[in-house]
Amino acid sequence: MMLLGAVAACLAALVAAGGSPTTPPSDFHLAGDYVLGGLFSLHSEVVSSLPPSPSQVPICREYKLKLVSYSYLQAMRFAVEEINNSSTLLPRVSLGYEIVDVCYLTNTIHPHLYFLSDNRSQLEVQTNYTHYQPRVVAVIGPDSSSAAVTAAHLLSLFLVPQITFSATTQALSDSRAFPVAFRTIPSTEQQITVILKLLQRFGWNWVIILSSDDDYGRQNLQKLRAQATWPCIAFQEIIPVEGANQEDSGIQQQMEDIVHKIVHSTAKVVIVLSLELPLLAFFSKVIQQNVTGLVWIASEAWAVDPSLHSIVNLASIGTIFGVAAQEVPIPGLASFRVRLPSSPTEGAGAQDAPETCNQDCEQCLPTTRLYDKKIQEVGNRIDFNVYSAVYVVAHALHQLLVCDRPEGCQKKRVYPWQVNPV
Ligand SMILES: *[C@@H]1O[C@H](CO)[C@@H](O)[C@H](O)[C@H]1NC(C)=O
Ligand SMILES: *[C@@H]1O[C@H](CO)[C@@H](O)[C@H](O)[C@H]1NC(C)=O
Ligand SMILES: *[C@@H]1O[C@H](CO)[C@@H](O)[C@H](O)[C@H]1NC(C)=O
Ligand SMILES: *[C@@H]1O[C@H](CO)[C@@H](O)[C@H](O)[C@H]1NC(C)=O
Ligand SMILES: CC(=O)N[C@H]1CO[C@H](CO)[C@@H](O)[C@@H]1O
Repeated sequence: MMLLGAVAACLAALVAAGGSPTTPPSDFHLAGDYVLGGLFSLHSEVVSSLPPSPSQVPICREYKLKLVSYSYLQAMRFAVEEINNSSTLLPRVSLGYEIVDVCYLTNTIHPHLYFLSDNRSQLEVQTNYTHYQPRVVAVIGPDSSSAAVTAAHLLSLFLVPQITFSATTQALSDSRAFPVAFRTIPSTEQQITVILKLLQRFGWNWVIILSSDDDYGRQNLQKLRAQATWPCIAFQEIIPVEGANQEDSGIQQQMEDIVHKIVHSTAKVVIVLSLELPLLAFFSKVIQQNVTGLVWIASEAWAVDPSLHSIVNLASIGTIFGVAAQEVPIPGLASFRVRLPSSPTEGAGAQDAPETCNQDCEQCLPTTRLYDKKIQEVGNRIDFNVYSAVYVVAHALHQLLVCDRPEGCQKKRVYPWQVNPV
């Protein structure tokens, strides 16, 4: 029998901290007959750094808040509630969830051990897992490609369906390596194709390419360079990424150097393949240096990011074109997003569920309320991918539990390998 050392360490820490007996209503748990795992980066550490000690689970709230992810989390909760309210999709059974913050890259192992373990928090070594019942029947997320691939390696072993909503890497399309990995977002190739079409349309054939110094930047850059025999590249630079544990004076200087190069280049079109986080500091530098009149092309990770678009004077840098997932209205989500978790089921769910690490975000709701207008302007894009991912699992359960009968679904035990989202 293998005991989960990491889980044990984290739970012990929580007990030592003295949790109050009545857990307040939580965004992170909902009890239900069939539990979905959800992985979101409510906080984000874009530099993959090792946790302080291998037996310790990283504490996500020490990193920067990643606002849009809370909106995605809420889209998942909203979909589950909508399905529970529906009398046709899963009548007489309920969906629940366990949601964990993965802080982008840093906390990618522990949540999966938590999801894969049984109701006694153990993951036993067995020769045959056909009749093994982990905590969850399927997992929604995580968001980043690297974390999603790590997750796929673990979840595929146990045939737990994984539906990612924003990981664009082509690696997940390898159905031999990852037979149960699915996604509700187009792959990286498609975003690169759109960017190239845009350049072609306007005849922009002399460009600067910037990419962030992380997996997202590297992967997209590689894809762009692989596809583009055209346009001509004036120069290519890597935007440094500030880590939580790093000195950043060197980074400031590097950013200034890049801006200097841009200013002195004859190219007037800048393609920026980056996550939103490194760009907050970068665009502040661009504005500080009075750069104006350029054309910027945004990858989907930052094209419609509300915190970035709140940078004062961002409009002065020129025109920004972006590639983004299509907007799809989800009636009711906007008000749900800023609502306090208050329904009795949510409260009860919180009490039944064993508390784990990284299932808290005190800042999420107040900050989302603060940026509510901006978030609404952005529209439901990745939110819709999350929402549909939940529906994909619900429809698979609908089939499995033969819910079309007049008496509703069969409430039977479900093993993850039986859930077929195709
Ligand atoms: C579910 O039903 C409750 C009670 O009727 C309602 O307050 C809530 O808004 C509904 N939720 C969704 C997501 O439709
Ligand atoms: C855990 O699940 C098993 C079935 O897989 C069940 O028999 C047992 O009662 C459950 N234990 C607890 C503590 O819920
Ligand atoms: C695993 O168990 C199932 C059900 O008991 C059985 O049908 C299957 O053949 C077993 N697989 C192996 C490899 O033993
Ligand atoms: C940018 O413009 C401001 C105000 O016009 C000026 O004070 C500042 O020196 C300029 N900065 C640079 C780097 O040119
Ligand atoms: C089956 C089930 O638990 N359905 C619940 C879903 O949520 C609605 C409203 O929140 C409840 O009324 C249902 O009982």
